[in-house]
Amino acid sequence: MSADLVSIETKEEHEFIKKNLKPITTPNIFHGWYVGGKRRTVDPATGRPWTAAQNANKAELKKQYYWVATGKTMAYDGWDKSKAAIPNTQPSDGDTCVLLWAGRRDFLDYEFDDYLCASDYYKDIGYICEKAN
Ligand SMILES: [Ca+2]
Repeated sequence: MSADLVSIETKEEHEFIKKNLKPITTPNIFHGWYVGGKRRTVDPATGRPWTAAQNANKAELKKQYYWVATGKTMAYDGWDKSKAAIPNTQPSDGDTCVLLWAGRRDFLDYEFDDYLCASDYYKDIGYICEKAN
């Protein structure tokens, strides 16, 4: 049996994860959990880095993210609706992975954000896995 970081491909799956995270979330403490999403470093259609136009267009930017376990481009939109700038490829250097955040005024509800794949700043980011079939 093996497990991967979770691919959140439907609203139902996202709601299931939220429901299970809430009981283990300390109120008003900023928490993050890595899930299995990542930003492609290059455009698979061209093999080249993403263009400024692609990065500037929110719909195009969302297509740069994929689920590592399946290799599929993210179709379900679980990005944080309260922040028009997300995803924002923050930070812009290095690999960008997908997390769920909760507990801060601007990150309330375990929605997607992109952030460093390895962070020295937040020491206690968790991981959400799912068993492979
Ligand atoms: Ca971000």
